[in-house]
Amino acid sequence: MNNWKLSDFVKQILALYMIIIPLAIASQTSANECVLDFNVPSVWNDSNLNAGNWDEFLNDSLCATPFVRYMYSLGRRANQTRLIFLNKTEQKDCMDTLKSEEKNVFSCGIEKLTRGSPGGCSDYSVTDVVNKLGSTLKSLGENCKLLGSDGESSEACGYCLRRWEEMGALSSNNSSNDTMKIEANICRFAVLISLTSQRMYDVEWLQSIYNCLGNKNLPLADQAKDEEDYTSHKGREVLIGGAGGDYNSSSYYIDDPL
Ligand SMILES: *[C@@H]1O[C@H](CO)[C@@H](O)[C@H](O)[C@H]1NC(C)=O
Ligand SMILES: *[C@@H]1O[C@H](CO)[C@@H](O)[C@H](O)[C@H]1NC(C)=O
Ligand SMILES: *[C@@H]1O[C@H](CO)[C@@H](O)[C@H](O)[C@H]1NC(C)=O
Ligand SMILES: *[C@@H]1O[C@H](CO)[C@@H](O)[C@H](O)[C@H]1NC(C)=O
Ligand SMILES: *[C@@H]1O[C@H](CO)[C@@H](O)[C@H](O)[C@H]1NC(C)=O
Ligand SMILES: *[C@@H]1O[C@H](CO)[C@@H](O)[C@H](O)[C@H]1NC(C)=O
Ligand SMILES: *[C@@H]1O[C@H](CO)[C@@H](O)[C@H](O)[C@H]1NC(C)=O
Ligand SMILES: CC(=O)N[C@H]1CO[C@H](CO)[C@@H](O)[C@@H]1O
Repeated sequence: MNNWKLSDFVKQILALYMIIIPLAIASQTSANECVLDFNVPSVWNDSNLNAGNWDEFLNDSLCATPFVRYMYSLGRRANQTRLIFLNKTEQKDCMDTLKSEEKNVFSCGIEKLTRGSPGGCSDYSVTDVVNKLGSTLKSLGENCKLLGSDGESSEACGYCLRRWEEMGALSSNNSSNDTMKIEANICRFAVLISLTSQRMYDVEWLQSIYNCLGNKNLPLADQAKDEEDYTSHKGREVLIGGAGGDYNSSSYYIDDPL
């Protein structure tokens, strides 16, 4: 009787292992799977992308194509989940996936956009961006709305790019402090991904905005007007730290850009 019980016990253990081991293997492989879908719609054309380095955010302009694809994929995920940035582990898994297309992707500097520090923009969801940086989101959309409508207009890009530059400058003005600069960048990328998530249907426009913002070489529109707008609207929304409750304030854009 005892012997029978023992072998029964062994059988149970074996059966348990047969369940646990495949489960463990399955969860291991899924942990290494990128949460992003890097496929782009058929209208998306990588060869139309200008290779910019995003104001030196990227180490190399060769990084532009994988970076933009990454941004687009984050936007698509944000559209479905409202989440913006990936955490460290998720990001590493996705870089592994991108690596097959661009082997230098690990030295691009993309890892600067990682979810982390609670309270900062890196931890924002689209809902946070709408609530805390709503007028920035709106004004970027407004200033960039003429893109892609009539081919590539460098004037349309000028207005768009100028707003983007301001978003980088507003919060980092006082400090040539690198930490602050990175945080300002994370904030404006959180806004850009949120905008992307709201405009998924407009692939051509998205390509235009990425082309425009990635290339600082295009002309900035009307510096004098820039100064005037900046001073009259300055301080309305502080990008870093999300002042909050600003969603209803009038947005900051040029009413009649042309
Ligand atoms: C992508 O754009 C390039 C240049 O504009 C063009 O030559 C190429 O045919 C396009 N590819 C697709 C798949 O549309
Ligand atoms: C990252 O997110 C995944 C799933 O969302 C979670 O399982 C994992 O623990 C997170 N990792 C870190 C380092 O926060
Ligand atoms: C790219 O930039 C990161 C900082 O974001 C730096 O740590 C890394 O060394 C750079 N890589 C190269 C190849 O320049
Ligand atoms: C810059 O510094 C001044 C005075 O030190 C301060 O009033 C202002 O709020 C700061 N601006 C930013 C964007 O931090
Ligand atoms: C940069 O600024 C932040 C916020 O004001 C501060 O916490 C940090 O210590 C500064 N870093 C350096 C190197 O000055
Ligand atoms: C998600 O994308 C679709 C298609 O572009 C759009 O109609 C919808 O408003 C987006 N949803 C959110 C929450 O932004
Ligand atoms: C923003 O406007 C909505 C309705 O237009 C209102 O319900 C809400 O309280 C306003 N929020 C703030 C912070 O003023
Ligand atoms: C880009 C920008 O806004 N720069 C301003 C930073 O703040 C100083 C005064 O503290 C201004 O003179 C700059 O124009």
